[in-house]
Amino acid sequence: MRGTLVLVLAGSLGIAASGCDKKSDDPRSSSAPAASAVAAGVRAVPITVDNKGFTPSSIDVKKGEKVQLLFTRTSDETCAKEVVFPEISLKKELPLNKAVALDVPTDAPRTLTFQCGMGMYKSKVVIN
Ligand SMILES: [Cu+2]
Repeated sequence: MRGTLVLVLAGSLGIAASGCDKKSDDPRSSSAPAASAVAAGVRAVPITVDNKGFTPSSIDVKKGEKVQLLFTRTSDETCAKEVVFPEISLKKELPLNKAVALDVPTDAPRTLTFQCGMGMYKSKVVIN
């Protein structure tokens, strides 16, 4: 119990220092399953999230291709503690050093932007 309290306090301090407007509107964030296996026929695309934002900044996907984005946040010195896809109303918490798998719809050619909670860091999936 004592350890949990310390973690909570440390997290709050970190957010205050970075000036990020963290909204705790996702009560299920702590129960998110870890990304481990990727199903056959699915291309896994690793994405690093750090103080420079998202790397790579653009991902090319063929229409209809099955793709799983694997986000790993490697730094606490970043505002991107969650990823948001505004066009498809998708939002996911990004815990530190833990891969978070996200499937994106590739049925239509379009560009899906994804960004941090405040929209400072932007990247995209380009479906052709
Ligand atoms: Cu931000």
